[in-house]
Amino acid sequence: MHAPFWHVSGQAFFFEIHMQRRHALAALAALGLPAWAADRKLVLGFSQIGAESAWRTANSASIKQAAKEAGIELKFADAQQKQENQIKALRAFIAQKVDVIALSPVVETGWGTVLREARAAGIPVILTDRLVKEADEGLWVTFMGSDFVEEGRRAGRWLVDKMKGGKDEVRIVELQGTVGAAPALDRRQGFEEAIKADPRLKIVRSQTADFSRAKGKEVMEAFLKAEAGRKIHALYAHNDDMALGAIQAIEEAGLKPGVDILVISIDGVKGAFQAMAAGKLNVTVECSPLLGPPLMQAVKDLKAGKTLPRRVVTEEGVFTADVAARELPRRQY
Ligand code: GYE
Repeated sequence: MHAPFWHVSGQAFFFEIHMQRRHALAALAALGLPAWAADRKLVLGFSQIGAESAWRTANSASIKQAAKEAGIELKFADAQQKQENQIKALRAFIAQKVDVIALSPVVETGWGTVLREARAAGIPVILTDRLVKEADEGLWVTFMGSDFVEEGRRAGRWLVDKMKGGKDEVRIVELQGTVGAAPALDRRQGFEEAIKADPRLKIVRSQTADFSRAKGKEVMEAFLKAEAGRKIHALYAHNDDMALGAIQAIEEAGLKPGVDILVISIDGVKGAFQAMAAGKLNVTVECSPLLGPPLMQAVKDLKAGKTLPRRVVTEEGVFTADVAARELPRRQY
């Protein structure tokens, strides 16, 4: 009698391999994991906000570079600041059946529907840089980025400290980030919380300048006009780009930024260190855009079936003008 073909040594070997692979894929599917064939290049769809700031440019560069180094195929979509473009990009990624989606959401709300679509398609979503506000936190596997409330507190604490011992009211103007964006809401909240330590500190004007340098200049010009004849002691900008624009407006108004008006901002980009070295900016609270390497690691860990931590917080510091010249050559962005 002839042995069945799967008992024939060579063929049986390949049949066995084939069956093992099928079982492995079936096991992955049963776990709700996408059927990543072990030998295929991973595909990551990344929806970026835009290119509004030096921070954002550095963030995009970090993600592109890290993907290349990790051997991950990156589909990069720039939404030009529009949530509707980000939603379209996510739907395109779902249609293309990418392995993982990473999202840096421009605003906090309005993501539920599209995130549910990703989940229904079995594609895990990683939030990077900014968080969304959705009751169902199972819509994303992890969030990696900074603690924006703490950044705001650090900015506020610096000012409280700087003003210690004074008697007069301290009049502050604030340039907010994009309306509805997590870093704008949180940096505002953290700063307000910290300046409560000294009731003399008051925010007298606050408006959005969308995280951009051009708008920072424009809104600061409007603040200076509206406050003509009254002293502005300090400017708090939710990012360096807006502070750099505002510095120009202050100079054009014949005042000395950093001296006549204290300037406090967040990010720690090279331009801020240059402004500090020139005495025009007093302090920048660091917010690292170098999220590429941890993001690629998370994609790989997901592939390996590991459970990711729900939250990965970026470590960062505070830099003042007196250390700017020394630190400048070490800055990576
Ligand atoms: O501070 C700002 C950028 O989300 C942390 O977005 C990011 C912020 C950053 O435009 O410069």
